[in-house]
Amino acid sequence: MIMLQTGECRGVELGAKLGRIFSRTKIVELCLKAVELHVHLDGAIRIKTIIDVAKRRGIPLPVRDEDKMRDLCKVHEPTTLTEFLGKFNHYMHVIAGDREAIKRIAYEFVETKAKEGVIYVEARYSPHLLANKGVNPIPWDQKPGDITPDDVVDLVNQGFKEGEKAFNIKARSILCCMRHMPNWSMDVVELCKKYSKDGVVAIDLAGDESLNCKAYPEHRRAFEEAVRSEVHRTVHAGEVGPASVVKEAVEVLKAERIGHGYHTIECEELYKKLLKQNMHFEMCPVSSRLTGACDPDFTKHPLITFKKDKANYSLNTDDPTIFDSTLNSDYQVVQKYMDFTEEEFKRLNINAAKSCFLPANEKKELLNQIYKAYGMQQSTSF
Ligand code: PRH
Ligand code: ZN
Repeated sequence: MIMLQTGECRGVELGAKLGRIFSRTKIVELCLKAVELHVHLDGAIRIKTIIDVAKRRGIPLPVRDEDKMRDLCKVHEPTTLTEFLGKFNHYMHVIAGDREAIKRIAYEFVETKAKEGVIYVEARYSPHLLANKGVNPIPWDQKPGDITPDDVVDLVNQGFKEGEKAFNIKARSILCCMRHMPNWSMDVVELCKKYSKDGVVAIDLAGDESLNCKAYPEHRRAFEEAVRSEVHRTVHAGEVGPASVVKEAVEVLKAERIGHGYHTIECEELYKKLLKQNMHFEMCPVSSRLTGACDPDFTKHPLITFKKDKANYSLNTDDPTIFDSTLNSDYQVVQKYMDFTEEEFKRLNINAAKSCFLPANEKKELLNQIYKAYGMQQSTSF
């Protein structure tokens, strides 16, 4: 559930109970139905699950206690993207290559999102990083096993489908190519094609943009194939890298959405062009501070410019396990430091729904659900 300071939010509770006025300082439970488009499944694993699975599999962890493990996996202070990505080393070997664990993290993910008030989520992951067969090299120093990247997609789908039934929300997947692993990218697009009618809605390019600024030819080929096969595309770009990475994402990789994109505003020409094109930016405020992508002072955040310009963006957690956050944390930050209002929260979620990768009929359904939850007429425009 999203909890906001009503004083900053004009003292009105959004959503189903629209219109109730609260005292200025009170924190209320906001019935805001949200859409989340940028969250990594492997960055959203419960610490308890990591510990349970490690015990079951007899995998030693550096610490056994839940709080200590949370502390170890967490980025405490602003650091670099490279340092942040290193946090995955603490736990990915526990989950990867284990059918029950992969299915479990997918199921629990849906439960977590439902509790946060999310009604539609696109979760992303690299099938290769959770496999132990048919992937070269086998990640996380695992012994060879029998779980291929294809099996991983199937297992995540099973977990999502069971979660959807149990918690009554919708979850879809985006499959990630990794910047440092160009030899996996053609596999990724083939998996997107294979599962295009079964849970997978798009391809992404994730990983360390600071070390691999320009997309390798293999990534370019995979994204060309995605265009040919009508697979939707999003790309992590302009997170810590310069605006030129965003330009490449849009012009070469034909990205329909940009993951982060904060540094776009440093090239006025590109920024204006993308505003005009109504490009969607997947913004992750808490993440952007802790990865060192943006100034740690939220009052200087590029999102303020995007908001002023009425850009098309969503609010997202990115990797809640590592930031020790929830979607609520991101909403609170922008409300507290960037003057986000009730109107803006509605506008950005409607934009998220409009920019999601669902087929047209399902997108329309989602939008109707949101308009209804916000007590709005469909024709209301921002
Ligand atoms: N920027 C780039 N890569 C990221 C981010 C961040 O938004 N968060 C996660 N990842 C990478 C991790 O290596 C993760 O294992 C992979 O994306 C697939 O989810
Ligand atoms: Zn990301």
